Amino acid sequence: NTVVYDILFMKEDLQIEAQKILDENAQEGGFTIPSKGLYPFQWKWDSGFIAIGLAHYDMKRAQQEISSLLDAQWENGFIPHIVFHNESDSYFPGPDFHQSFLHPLASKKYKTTGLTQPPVLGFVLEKMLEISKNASSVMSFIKTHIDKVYENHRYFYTNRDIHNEGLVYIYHNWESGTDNSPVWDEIWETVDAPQYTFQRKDTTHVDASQRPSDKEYNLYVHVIEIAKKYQYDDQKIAALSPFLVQDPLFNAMLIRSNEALMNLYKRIGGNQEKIDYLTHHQEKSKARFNEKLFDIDLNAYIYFDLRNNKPIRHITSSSFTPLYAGIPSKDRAEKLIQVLLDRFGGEDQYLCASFDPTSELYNPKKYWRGPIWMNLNWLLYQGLKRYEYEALAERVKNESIELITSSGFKEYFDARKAIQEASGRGYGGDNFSWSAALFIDLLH
Ligand code: 2M8
Repeated sequence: NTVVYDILFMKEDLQIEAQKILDENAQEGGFTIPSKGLYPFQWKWDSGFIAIGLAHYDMKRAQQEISSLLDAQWENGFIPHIVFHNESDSYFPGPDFHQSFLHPLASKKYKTTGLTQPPVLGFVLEKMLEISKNASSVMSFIKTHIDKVYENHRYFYTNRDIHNEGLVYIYHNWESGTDNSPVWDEIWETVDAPQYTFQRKDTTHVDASQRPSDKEYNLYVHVIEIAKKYQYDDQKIAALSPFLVQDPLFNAMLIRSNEALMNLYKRIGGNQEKIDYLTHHQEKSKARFNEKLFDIDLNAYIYFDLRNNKPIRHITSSSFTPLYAGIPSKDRAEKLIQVLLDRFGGEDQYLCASFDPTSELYNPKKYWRGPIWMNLNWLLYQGLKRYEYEALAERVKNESIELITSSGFKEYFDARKAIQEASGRGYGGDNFSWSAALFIDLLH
């Protein structure tokens, strides 16, 4: 019993610690940075996850988090992946590099990037309502903001679904959120980039061995230079970007958020045209997702490289996110979860590595090439619950809590149980906001 009490106290202390991190990362202007020094601005999907954590103890701040992001939405519905609210020079590439003003419909109020990130806002609004103890006040917030998220979905289907098949593309690895995943390696081999001159800042905060290489950064810069050359024009990008991918995580988030928007509009009442639009796209997207992004030999969801017109057959933590969006049939979900257990879930591993631990490209310490990320674990947890794999969902939740308890609110974590690192098993940035925010949600 003492042990149980200790854990309970520890969790309570950690919850206070998590709130402290979110409070210390709060900025003037109502948004929260992901991690001091390393990421000094507002990031799109980070803000979504942060709002879920904040909703548990400060709903007003959760709302500010979302409205400050939406305030930087472009006139065409696009929501940028970074909003440069302040003048910090500790980040590369900053506002002077990205030059969002090149696009005629870019935000006039804020400097931003011309890239986006996974569309999480729909389901974040729904979660906030679910967490809320004062539904009517959150509902009025949702009523005044939901159309912006809807416009963002329209932007995706209008501009980023080049075959009109219900699947949208990303044109840069930074849009995936899973920046240096081995999934992109083969694409990079096809790209012939000049050598650019730039000064990285990330490696002054985090050990370079835990970050992407300089060669990779040169490629990341190159793809943005191409987009800038064409004023971030979507059609030109679709025609010319060497990186053009249908990503399972990105598309699953869009589908899960479509569903959330439909639920919320039904609750609000009226809005039939919007509901019809979303319903049409939802059915089409889900069907095509299952046709095109499921690999029947691997029994897992994979990626499609539109530029080179071929599937990219790797299994990552993104491969399991379609569960949260209700995409697989029960039968398919069972097969997928068997793959999760076989490859990612051995007794010697915490769930869930970001890249297939049985692959020779797996690197348990390097950023998105293997370590565990709390936001992907949270998405997996939600997905397993949706398909009623209760015991496995509990395992993901408990292991997430255990990792944070033993190593702190790090950016990413080592999945190998056997290693005993003197400094814990966490890597990357410290006091990381979405690790703190989603920890709070998992405890509830
Ligand atoms: C990481 O990405 C940024 C670029 O967007 C970077 O490395 O500088 C990724 O983990 C991304 O998913 C995340 O949103 C961002 C901020 O936490 O950091």
